Amino acid sequence: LETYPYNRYHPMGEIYQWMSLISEKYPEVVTQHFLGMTYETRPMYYLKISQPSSNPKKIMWMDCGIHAREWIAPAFCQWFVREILQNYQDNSRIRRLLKNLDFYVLPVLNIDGYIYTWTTDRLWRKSRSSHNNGTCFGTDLNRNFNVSWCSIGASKDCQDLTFCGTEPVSEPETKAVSSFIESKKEDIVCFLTIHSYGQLILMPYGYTKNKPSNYKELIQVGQKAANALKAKHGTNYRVGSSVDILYATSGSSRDWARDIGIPFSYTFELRDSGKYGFVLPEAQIQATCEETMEAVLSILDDVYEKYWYSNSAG
Ligand code: 0X9
Ligand code: ZN
Repeated sequence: LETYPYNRYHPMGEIYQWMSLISEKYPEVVTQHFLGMTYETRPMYYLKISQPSSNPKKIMWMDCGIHAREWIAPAFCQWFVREILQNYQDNSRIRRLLKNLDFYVLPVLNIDGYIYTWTTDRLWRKSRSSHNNGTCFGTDLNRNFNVSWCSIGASKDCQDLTFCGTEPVSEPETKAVSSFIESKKEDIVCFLTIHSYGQLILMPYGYTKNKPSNYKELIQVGQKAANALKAKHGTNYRVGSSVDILYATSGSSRDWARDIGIPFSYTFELRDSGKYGFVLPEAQIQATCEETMEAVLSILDDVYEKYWYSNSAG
């Protein structure tokens, strides 16, 4: 663990090992929990980072790697966990957050697809479920959630990159995430889902031009995060609602999370803006993770202020 290179991409076997090692090394702060099985029957685990406290806790959820080829996303989830664990004792900012917030991190949501990008096809996006008698493979897990399912920006043809599955939450991976989030939704105040690429911070919604009730606040918090990100290495991000600044999508986890009542729900599209795209060189992992860390902490500070230091709202 001391020598685990966070500025490299890791095959799934190493990420499994890393999860075990890190929860053995810091058992008082981080624990590994079973979330469900993938289509190809691999276990999905999330890491829970939590400090003992008598305060009532809220939860930040973050998942990475719902799309297989977006390798920088799992790299960031691992980076985030390490940053928190290295700094929670001495860094007052992180200590403060952990007084009232637990972090739940799912480093690789689409494990079957991720493995497939290492073994067979670097640019695979979807899961690996089999359809039409084994003639085509994979559901776009970010079109499979139960929100305006397959209404726009998604396809019912299993050959397509945005295949929405056979029904809402047809896939074991989305079932596992949905039922867990549903069971904790009263306590989850922040839902982050990490993608690449495009350098965007996206807010709900993707399936409609209607805006969520806290749209203004979401924009403010998101813009402040983009500013914090830019201050680190000068990288420019755009902030806006998904359908406005990217394209229409239905069945996404972020929209679903917002619609079941999680107030701060964002998609991050990490580096770059197109030069390397999904195949971001390892040389950019460190800077990408450093700047993204600033953005995530900025959001968490704002969430924290809103829930524990504001006189008006609560
Ligand atoms: O198309 C997607 O699912 C995401 N882009 S990606 O290139 N990473 O595949 C965009 C997701 C944005 N969020 C939603 N509109 N739901
Ligand atoms: Zn993606």
